[in-house]
Amino acid sequence: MNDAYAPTPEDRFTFGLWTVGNPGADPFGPAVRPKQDPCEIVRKLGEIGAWGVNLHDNDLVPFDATPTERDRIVSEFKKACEESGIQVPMATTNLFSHPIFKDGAFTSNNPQVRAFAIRKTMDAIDLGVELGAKNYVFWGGREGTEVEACRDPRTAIQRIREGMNFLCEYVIDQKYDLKFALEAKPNEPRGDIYFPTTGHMLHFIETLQHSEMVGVNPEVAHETMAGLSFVHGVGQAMEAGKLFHIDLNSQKIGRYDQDFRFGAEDPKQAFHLVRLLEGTADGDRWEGSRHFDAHAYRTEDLDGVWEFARGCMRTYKILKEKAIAFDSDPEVQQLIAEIHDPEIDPLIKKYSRDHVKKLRALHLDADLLGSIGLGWERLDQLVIEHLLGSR
Ligand code: DIG
Ligand code: MN
Ligand code: MN
Repeated sequence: MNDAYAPTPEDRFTFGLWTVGNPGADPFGPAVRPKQDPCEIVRKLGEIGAWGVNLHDNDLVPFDATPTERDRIVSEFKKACEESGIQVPMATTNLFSHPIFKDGAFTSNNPQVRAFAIRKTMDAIDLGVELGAKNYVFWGGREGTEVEACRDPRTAIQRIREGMNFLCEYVIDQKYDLKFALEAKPNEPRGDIYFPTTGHMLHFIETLQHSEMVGVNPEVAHETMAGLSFVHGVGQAMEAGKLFHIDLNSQKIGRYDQDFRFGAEDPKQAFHLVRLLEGTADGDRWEGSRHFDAHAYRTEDLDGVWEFARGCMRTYKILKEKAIAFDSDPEVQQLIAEIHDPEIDPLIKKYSRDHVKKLRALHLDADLLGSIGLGWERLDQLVIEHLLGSR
């Protein structure tokens, strides 16, 4: 069957081992699904048309594996990826599960914990590079507080900066072709997590010694938890040339980190996000992985998990088709056409005394300008009609 929404390698859809492998445990109940073998997950991802798989070190190699066990596991996994034509574009470190990290990894008050975190991350970077990863994500899930008195926030920031600078130097010294992508989240599992939003991360990156190799990995659910526009956060990261990776899912505002199927809760925001990533309105298509950091509802069995994965990719492609139709709709184009004013445009783009003089001499009728209707009601109705298929 020729399915217009079937995923293709060009879509660059990826899933983490921990996403489709999520066994459904939550703080109120145990796993509801069997643990899946990473090689089986890879084979299944190949079958449903995904392009790649991502992983934390311990999604594949157990925390206490011996070097020999590690090499065997990695070799089998590489073989499964090759056989299934699955790439490994991104890797990351689990710096949040083991109790050693219960009060943070890079921000821990204990230098032995900070040393352990750096060492574990170096090993995980080696693993990611061995598997072909070009992006390395840092999600500081435990880097935060419940008891604010435990450390000065400035100290926490300095410790994370030391860790990032050390690890950037490690990558450079190893001559790895690898970039770092920092992922923000406002809370959960910690009461308050440092660098809670993508905006905080974008500033922090500029304070690093090798900021050129560090970008962001914004996640839909995390910016939404912070009550922010995900589309604006991604737009700012893109505009800064710092959108190195992205975590797609969906989220109801004011809830725990739901990590639902892409588009499930917020099709309108997802639509505008796809417009941005695909460049249907303006700019080039963003060429990074479309990574679904999401998992199936706890109600689902393994069939439901793969239905979830198909749904993420299918919704993305349906929204892409609608974004193309919307941005090529003549009425939409007319409503959002850029207003050009050859006399004023140059004046406000660059400062000069001459421009100051001309700006001061301009006749601008504030009341007239304030009376002009923008037509955004009609524009948003067109968004809804394209989304609902009546246009
Ligand atoms: C959670 O949103 C985090 C972890 O799953 C992982 O470190 C990162 C990678 O996408 N997202
Ligand atoms: Mn994530
Ligand atoms: Mn999440």
